[in-house]
Amino acid sequence: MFDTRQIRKDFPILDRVIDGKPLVYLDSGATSQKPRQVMEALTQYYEQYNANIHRGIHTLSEEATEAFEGVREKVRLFIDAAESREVIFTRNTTEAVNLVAYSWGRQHVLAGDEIVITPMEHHSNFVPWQQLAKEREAKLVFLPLTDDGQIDLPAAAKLITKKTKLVAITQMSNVLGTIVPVNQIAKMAHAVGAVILVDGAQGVPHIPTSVRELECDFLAFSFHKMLGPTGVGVLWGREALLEAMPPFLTGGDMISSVSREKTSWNELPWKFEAGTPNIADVIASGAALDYLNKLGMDSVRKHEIELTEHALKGFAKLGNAVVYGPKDATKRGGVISFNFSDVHPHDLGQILNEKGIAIRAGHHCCQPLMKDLKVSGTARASFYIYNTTEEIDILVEALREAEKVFGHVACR
Ligand code: 7TS
Repeated sequence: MFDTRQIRKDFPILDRVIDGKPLVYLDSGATSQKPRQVMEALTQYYEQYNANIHRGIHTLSEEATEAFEGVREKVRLFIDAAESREVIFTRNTTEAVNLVAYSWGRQHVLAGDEIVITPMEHHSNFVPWQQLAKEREAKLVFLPLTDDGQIDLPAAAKLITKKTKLVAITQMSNVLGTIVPVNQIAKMAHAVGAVILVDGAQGVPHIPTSVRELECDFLAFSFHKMLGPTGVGVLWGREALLEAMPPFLTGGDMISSVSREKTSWNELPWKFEAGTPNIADVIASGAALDYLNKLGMDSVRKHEIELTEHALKGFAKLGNAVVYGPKDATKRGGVISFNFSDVHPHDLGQILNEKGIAIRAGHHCCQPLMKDLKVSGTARASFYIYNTTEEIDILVEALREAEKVFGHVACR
């Protein structure tokens, strides 16, 4: 049973009052709030068994190592991967994508090759490929979107060709909310011998995710968007690919032996984890996974479809709001990007903040998409497990009131 009222009790920050109004947090797409259980895992680590890992023979180090490596196994299960050595801890999604761009990309992408992306990629899954393409004289190819922000699959089938080396695609857009049919794109990529990387920063926290079902080769995501602390990301990759890749960063921990003349690499996954990792936050990320598993990702998704449907209906009643992305809540995640009454998104954000409502406004690190949409930015409300339909009503009502302040302007 998905009980939002019960869930909210685990999130102390949701009791905050902003300018005399109860906080309505609608910015989980940027970062989610953290439940007490995650903070307790952090405190417990620092109070009970803080030590460096993989090195000590003392009890604290053994306990820390076991807890840290235990989270790797939890991640494996969470994304339905075959081996925990395919799970590499990074700082965030951005670092995970860069790891692949520098290690796999510099090994495989040559002049004349093509890298296929979409116009709705976050800069984190865009700039690394743009830079690689420039360096190697390779070409960036964009899969076109339909009018409601979905991948044009027949066009994709034509654009993914023998020249394609890599397809790098989001699982869910942080602006349009679009959920991409990754499995179908993966089949197209594999049919031409290409590799597919999935940016799961928005997908993994909100959609039940199986790398086997997606049939992808790499998956990147960040824990801070899924109840965990900042500073922990994951790169999952197929073992055979990771084995053949050179290290990204070199130094301590990632070696098996070092002499004056030469160094040999540690085995997976440690080959890609140079230096002391973010031990405490990885352990607390395990508590975040426990929390999500207890709710069940199917229930998380169902709750967000309900919230999204409610929000789409509320926005439709507003009349002069433009909402971007798919119209069908089952084809999108809990992210509503909108423009309203020709009011600048930043002004909207400020007015809503005065009412205790936290949304994001701007280009959302998707400047090429903003150009395609012919806007400088959008306002964006994004939902998670602790949000309620009442909060969405508060947002819609606040927009209605804002309209009075700005005066009615015809919808574009
Ligand atoms: N990919 C997508 C689809 C994202 O939404 C984000 C962050 C990233 C990658 C980068 O994640 P990071 O953890 O490496 O920073 N998106 C957002 C957002 O929409 N608002 O703030 C951050």
